[in-house]
Amino acid sequence: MTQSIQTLLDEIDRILTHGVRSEYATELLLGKEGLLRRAYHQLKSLPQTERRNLGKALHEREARAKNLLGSIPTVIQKDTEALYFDPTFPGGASPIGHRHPVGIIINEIVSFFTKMNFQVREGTEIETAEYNFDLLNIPPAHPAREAHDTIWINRQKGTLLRTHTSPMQIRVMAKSKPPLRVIVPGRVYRYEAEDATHASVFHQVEGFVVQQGTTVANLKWTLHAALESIFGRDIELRFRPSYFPFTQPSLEIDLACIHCEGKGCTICKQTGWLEILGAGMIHPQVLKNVGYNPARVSGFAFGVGIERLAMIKYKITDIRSFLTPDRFVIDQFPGVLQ
Ligand code: FA5
Repeated sequence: MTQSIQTLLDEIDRILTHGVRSEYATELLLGKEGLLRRAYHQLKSLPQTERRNLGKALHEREARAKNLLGSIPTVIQKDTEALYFDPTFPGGASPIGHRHPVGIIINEIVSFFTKMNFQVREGTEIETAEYNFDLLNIPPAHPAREAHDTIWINRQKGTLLRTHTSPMQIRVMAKSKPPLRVIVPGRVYRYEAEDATHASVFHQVEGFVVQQGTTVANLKWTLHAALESIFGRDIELRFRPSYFPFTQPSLEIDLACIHCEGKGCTICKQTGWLEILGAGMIHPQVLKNVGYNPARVSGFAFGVGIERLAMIKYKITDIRSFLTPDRFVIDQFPGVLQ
């Protein structure tokens, strides 16, 4: 609210300095829907302390406007249609846009991993059940399919909107030989009942490394370093055993809440921990499915939800804010402007 009144004040000052000779100046400043009226209207909803100072500023502008507009004749006469456009009236500054919080995090992840010699692949959002599920060790009747509520394009033909970025593990491995270091940023879709932490369209970044002798220690170090780079500070991670059909062992990874240092706050729902990603060692069956020999190479993989990272980093409490096209919603995220 204060900001919009400040914007109005700036605009009033701009006209008082450069634009009083325009035929529109009176209307713009003192008209029924003029800037001063609008500013006075905004004033009403401000707290008492701010109201006093801003009120004074508005009165002062109003007096100056009346004074100036009363004494200066406008240069352009109203009666000629041809002169309706006043070329001398200074233009307003265009608002400068900025990147979306999700885009900022993706760029930070890509920047970290490309420095670590990972290649970036994107893949397609329309996938087949074979890549999204079967080759990832999730056969048709597997209960894990239920966890990914799928948006099917054609169920008979097995075409769908990918529910995660993991099918790109298969697509990349099937076409290349290890050693491999790859990240896959991209949009994914799930048939979800949306709430503050669940969207039906969101972004993930998949990462995987396949070479001789890859271990869980490599996975832990890589994730720790990547997350420290994204959050720009020291962090603490907790690794919990979990289950994904395409990794063995599977891990769920929690971040010690960076807002309360693990003490408990509203962001971490008083637990001190924030669940951020799934990971594990690529399952031997998955390696076999792409023609690799699990006795010779091993790999780790992880998949992280970008909106969830952005929510933590920028203290955004509702994931649905990301989906609004309204710039003013995005503008209010503190610290995001870059
Ligand atoms: C997966 O999608 C696995 N493919 C991740 C993986 C990759 C595991 C490689 C092992 C190896 P999951 O369904 O847990 O796992 O989703 C991964 C992350 O996506 C979650 O940790 C969360 O950050 C994010 N996520 C999941 N569902 C949603 C949702 N509805 N809205 C927003 N973010 C979500």
